[in-house]
Amino acid sequence: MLTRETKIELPKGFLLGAASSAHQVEGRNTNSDWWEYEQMGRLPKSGLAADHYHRFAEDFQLACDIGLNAMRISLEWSRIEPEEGKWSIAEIEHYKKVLRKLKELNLTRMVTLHHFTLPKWLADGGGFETKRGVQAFARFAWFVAQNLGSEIDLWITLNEPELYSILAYQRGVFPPFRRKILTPFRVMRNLIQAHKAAFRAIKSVLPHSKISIAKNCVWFEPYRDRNFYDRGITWLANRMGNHYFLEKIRKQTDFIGLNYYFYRSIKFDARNGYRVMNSEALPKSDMGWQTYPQGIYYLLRQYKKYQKPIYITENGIANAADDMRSDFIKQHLHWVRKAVDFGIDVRGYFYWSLTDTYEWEAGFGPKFGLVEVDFETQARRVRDSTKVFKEIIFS
Ligand code: IFM
Repeated sequence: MLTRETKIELPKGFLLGAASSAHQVEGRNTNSDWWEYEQMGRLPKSGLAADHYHRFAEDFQLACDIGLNAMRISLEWSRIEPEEGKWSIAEIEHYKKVLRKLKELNLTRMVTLHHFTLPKWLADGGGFETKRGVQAFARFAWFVAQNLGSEIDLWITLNEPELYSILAYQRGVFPPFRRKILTPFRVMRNLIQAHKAAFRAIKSVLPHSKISIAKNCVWFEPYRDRNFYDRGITWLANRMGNHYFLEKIRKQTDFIGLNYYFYRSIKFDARNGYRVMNSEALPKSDMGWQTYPQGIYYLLRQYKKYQKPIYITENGIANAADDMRSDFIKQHLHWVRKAVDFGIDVRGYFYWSLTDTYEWEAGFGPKFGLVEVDFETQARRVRDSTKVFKEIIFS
């Protein structure tokens, strides 16, 4: 039984970090597809976001003060390659400073290459709908490996590739706002190839680098435990949602990166295939997402079969009142610890996110941050819930 007094023990060397992505915190990513749609009024404006581009040193210091020993950040491709084949040396120098600051503060550096945004020139040319996207991504990965590779400890090529394909090409809520039936599958196939090509490109420069993706995973349960159809549709959702992509890139991953936010109770529905049922018993975040910490444990048990080290690359809660966050973190870490005890090689946990961010189509509303940001003044305030990290024991 986990009480407020229970101390969480994590293995020595375990990475306890926070995550972020460039477009959500840096501000003024003017060469990206997102920025363009924001100016057209199709998305909330990100503007200066958390101005992390200029305040990264202050933010990383706060991560240390909170008691973290790692950071996951992303590089903004549209800054580094603002025009096709033209590389910005100034931006490479900027990211060198960012990565060296992390090193100076003894924060292990996990770096993502694609976190939802694309350079505008590539988006205009079809993005990952086309093979051009695959080639361009491999070239970008190679360039980063050449110029920043020695400053990167762990690589994430793609963030939540399947979710990206669906949000951008099926549900039409992310650029380029398509609502198609088959295109998401084409994009997913290209993203599998893009990961593989980037993996090869990075390894050609840095053979010992450690590379994966940040996989969006969901814990699915049948709504009626003994119902044949509910069980069948749940099995299918799990296979497609949690394993398909990973199985395709199994040989091209050195570890597994898992983003965990979602629990879904699934009921078979003859018309639509399935319905997601709401469980009133589960606490909900400000975004209405049901929280289910045990899910992380059940998922980790499933991912054991890949026999690779696992990092929780994202897990977090939108909670402006800050009255659920510390318990949320503690509960999830408790189940991560249980997975370690079960013999699963879990090496790290990154909370989403370090500061409040621009939450994509939801704008600045949802507050995920360990650090509260006043987006008018850019003032930072460490949230009380972060005290939980000081209660963790490494043994
Ligand atoms: O903010 C996002 C992040 O960019 C990707 N994973 C989920 C987070 C919360 O929605």
